[in-house]
Amino acid sequence: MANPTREDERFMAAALRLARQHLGQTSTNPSVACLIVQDGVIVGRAVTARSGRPHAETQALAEAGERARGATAYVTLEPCSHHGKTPPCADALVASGIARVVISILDPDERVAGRGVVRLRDAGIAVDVGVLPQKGRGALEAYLTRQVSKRPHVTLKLAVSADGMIGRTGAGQLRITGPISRAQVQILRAQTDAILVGIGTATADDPELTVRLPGLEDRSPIRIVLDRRLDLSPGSKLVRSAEQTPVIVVSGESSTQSELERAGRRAALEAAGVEVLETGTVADLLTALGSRGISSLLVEGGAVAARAFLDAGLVDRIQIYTGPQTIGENGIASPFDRRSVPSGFKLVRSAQYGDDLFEEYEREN
Ligand code: AOF
Ligand code: ZN
Repeated sequence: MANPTREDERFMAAALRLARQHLGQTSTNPSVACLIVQDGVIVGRAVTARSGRPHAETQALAEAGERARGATAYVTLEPCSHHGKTPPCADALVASGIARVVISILDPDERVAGRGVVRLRDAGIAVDVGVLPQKGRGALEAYLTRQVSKRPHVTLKLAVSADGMIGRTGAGQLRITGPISRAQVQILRAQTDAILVGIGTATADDPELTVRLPGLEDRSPIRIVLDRRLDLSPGSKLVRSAEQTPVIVVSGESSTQSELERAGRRAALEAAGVEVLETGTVADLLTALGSRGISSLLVEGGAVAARAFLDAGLVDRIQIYTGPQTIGENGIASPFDRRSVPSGFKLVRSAQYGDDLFEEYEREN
């Protein structure tokens, strides 16, 4: 939209904030928000429901009731025009008597892709597209990546000591960052569909990789371990919690392992409820995850997993949490630190979290 009014931007910003609050909670659908505004007053307000349905618009319209007549609807994503598990939101907007619909960005889903707008306009509704489009794309980046690139959006997270280390050999889990950084990572996990570590990290740290924020415990992402030789211990915390929160072990061929040994390990993991996935490259893995509706992946460690994604050019965002301490002797070097971020990434955000410095980088296009 060429010149959106201050009021349009204000309501769209509010809708986008609402949509962001529910990131990761509406999978496999995107988190979309809708506000119905009558004479400057919000009379309906909703976000896509937890399971992905109902969609935002139908819920906001239900709240507004008769007050939707002649009102303006602010929607962060183009209203759908397809008959999925629910009827099209565009039809519900038409039926409600809404006079105007303001949209941040169009929906690339091939079942929609502009048809939502056409449906609304054909019914005589004024439609404006492109209010705060950059913020809109930001709030929907995981969904857009999966729709367009058929793979999840990938965030690489590193917790690095002042001397560029991510751990110490033989030390088990080491605290590099403080409580604020750790809470931020918990929030990030809750917003993410899947989280991945390499077998080195899984063995050394025995992590659980779940969300431990009050009220969001059930929002733990699927946990994935890159483990070519199926070395993950059936006694690990990951495997022991696989019945509650899914675990996928990604294996591949190994020339130094007999078929019999592999079969035994595989059977033990599967008996504990772990899924074993055989894929070739990191790119193949991402395609497989995308086709299952996984829109976002957080790569949490360690150096080998980070390198695999970086070398494949499949990292969209990097978060570096730099702690104040040095690790020194027997330190495990990070693939890079804040002074040696790979080329092709630009700094988009930084903050001080207690004694830690947080920096976020995005891929330059
Ligand atoms: C909307 N409002 O709140 C959301 C939309 O499987 P279905 O039938 O629920 O359709 C999923 C698609 O609906 C999804 O790919 C995207 O195009 C759209 N999401 N649309 O009008 C919403 N979440
Ligand atoms: Zn819809």
